[in-house]
Amino acid sequence: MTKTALVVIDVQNDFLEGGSLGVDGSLPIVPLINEIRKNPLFSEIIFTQDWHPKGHVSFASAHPGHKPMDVITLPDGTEQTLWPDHCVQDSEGAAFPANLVVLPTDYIVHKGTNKDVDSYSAFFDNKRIHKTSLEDYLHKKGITTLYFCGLCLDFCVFYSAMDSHSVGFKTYCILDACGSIGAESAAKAKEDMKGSSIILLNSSEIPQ
Ligand code: VGL
Ligand code: ZN
Repeated sequence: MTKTALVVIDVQNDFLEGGSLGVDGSLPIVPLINEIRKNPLFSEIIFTQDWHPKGHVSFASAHPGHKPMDVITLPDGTEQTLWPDHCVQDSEGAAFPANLVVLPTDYIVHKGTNKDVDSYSAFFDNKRIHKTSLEDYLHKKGITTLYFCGLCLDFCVFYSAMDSHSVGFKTYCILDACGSIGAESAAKAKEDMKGSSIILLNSSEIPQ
């Protein structure tokens, strides 16, 4: 039997319109995700939270002379896009918005908790050294298929969906329940996902 989970990526105050790294037009995805989760197709609902310590390596404020959106090379050779301070652990910006339905039975995954390494994917950090608990949890629950939505399509949703496919889950991305930081990066993310056999669809096309 196919068991399917909904994975909601980083729907947090800082990524919603008005937040420190807020995505224009993102507020309507919250009630849409509240609807999508009611679909009996989903036997598990997972939420990720970007969960950075203060002074995180991805914050422009941690690199004097640099500003958000600059791309720098870290001492270990990895490229890092710099962002405004966002999703600091236990801050209001890292919290879920008040109108997002999150139930005690939902599974929550924190990522980006290592000060020196960024983590766009819900599965691995950007260096692919550390794994989150997500893959083992999904295997334990017998889940074989994942539907992704949330923020941002061109970063964390994209990297999570690509890793999901690479570790063997049948992978879908619900486009109208995502928001993106840039039009060009979103177009590229969609092309790359399609090229990796990730199925792109809208919420009205999800089977019951
Ligand atoms: C994200 C930039 C920095 C995301 C997280 O959730 O897409 N983007 N940290
Ligand atoms: Zn982040």
